[in-house]
Amino acid sequence: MSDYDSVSADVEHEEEIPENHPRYQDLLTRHRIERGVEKGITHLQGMHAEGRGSAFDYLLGEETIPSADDAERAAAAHLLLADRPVLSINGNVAALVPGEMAALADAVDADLEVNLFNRTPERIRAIADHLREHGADEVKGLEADAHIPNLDHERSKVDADGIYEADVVLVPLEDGDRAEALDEMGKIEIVIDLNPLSRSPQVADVPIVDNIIRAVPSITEHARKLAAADEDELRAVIEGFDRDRALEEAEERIRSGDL
Ligand code: PTJ
Repeated sequence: MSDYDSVSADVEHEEEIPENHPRYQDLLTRHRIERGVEKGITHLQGMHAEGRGSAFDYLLGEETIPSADDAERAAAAHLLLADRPVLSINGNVAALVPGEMAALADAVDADLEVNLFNRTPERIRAIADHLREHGADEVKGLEADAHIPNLDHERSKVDADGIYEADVVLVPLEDGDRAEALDEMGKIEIVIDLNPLSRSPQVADVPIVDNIIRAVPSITEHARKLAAADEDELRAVIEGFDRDRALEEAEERIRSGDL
């Protein structure tokens, strides 16, 4: 039996996954998504999304490549400069990084908003509770008193004083239509997505091609380091980031198979 086989998919607690396992991050991610589905947080489609992400992450070498780290620093600068930053939470994000998103919201003084592709009141409530259990103070997304233009009804629902009014939004693992619609609203969009060819990173001002479980703590760390920077310094970080090059470098890394 290989090491891989020896870790059963039905471990009860994530502490049972050995940290020295060569595929530790992947096993941890799968476990969290399964628990998310069981808790009514993650949609079943979230498992397919995770499978796709996992394949890209394997090809990236399951590490944060330098251009992704640059993107994470630029994302931190955007969030610190924003007047109304909002971090969007879907069922996969809530299952994978609830405490880490709460910590990022705290570091950059952003709102957290539950915003679902497959929207039901039960999932919205379960995700808001789950975020609060992981340290979030206030969670938006329950009012749903505004609409993103040019999107069909359920998928477009947002809070008027949340995503609708936001100037900078972080939208991880986002569907392409919604990423495009938010872009058309003129928002500065930061996207975390392991597939550099997906429409969401393609329309993002800051595409972060990295696993969300590495990307979010990294943005928070950059934000803490940049907390004392003045506006000029933050603007210089943003201007120094080249989104097209970041996308090209991620694609090149994936295609070269150079692990
Ligand atoms: O909870 P809901 O109802 O809002 O639905 C959430 C999902 C993710 C199911 C929905 O937004 C969806 O179907 O998304 P897509 O179109 O499958 O896009 C998800 C993207 O995230 C894909 O490009 C994946 O490669 C990528 N992805 C998956 N897991 C990760 C990831 N990117 C970064 N980190 C991951 N762990």
